[in-house]
Amino acid sequence: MTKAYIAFGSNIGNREENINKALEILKQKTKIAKTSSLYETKPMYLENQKWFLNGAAKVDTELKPKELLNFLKSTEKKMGRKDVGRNAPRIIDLDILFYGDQILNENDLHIPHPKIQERAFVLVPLAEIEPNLIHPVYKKTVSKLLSELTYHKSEIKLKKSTLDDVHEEKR
Ligand code: PH2
Ligand code: MG
Ligand code: MG
Repeated sequence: MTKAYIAFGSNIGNREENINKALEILKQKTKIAKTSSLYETKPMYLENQKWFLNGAAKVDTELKPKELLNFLKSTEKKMGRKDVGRNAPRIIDLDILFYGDQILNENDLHIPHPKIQERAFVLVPLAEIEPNLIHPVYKKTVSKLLSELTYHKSEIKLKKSTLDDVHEEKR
């Protein structure tokens, strides 16, 4: 079993419903150990689109990195995501942030996700569930990376507190 961290986001349709549906599908092949709260976040890069709902989850999985990537991509597709280009609005986006402490750089798969350190919409939910997790490239904790990031607090608003009661496997 490997611990992996997944970021999710949605800014089309019923965003919360989309995220819950995606997490339900993820449970078919991973064990969801922890989920963050959901945050309303201002779109980065391509700003002229609706605000996102973002969050993060910690999962235990037997899938290898590439298998996990394919599973996330097929889940996005199953939910009706259309490929309309980088940073465009999406029903659901599922990104691998970390896979154990592995560092992988292949054409279509970069682990850790190369933009974690510049994205408050990733670091805020991640710091909520695993503040002491060490980034294997920067050798800094998630909370340290967040403290070093400059962003406007008004661009990340807590929308709904933890989804754990809905998705975390009962022990
Ligand atoms: N995802 C992007 C680009 N910009 N901005 C926010 N706030 N949330 C996202 O999930 C997001 C984004 C590319 O995946
Ligand atoms: Mg993304
Ligand atoms: Mg993606």
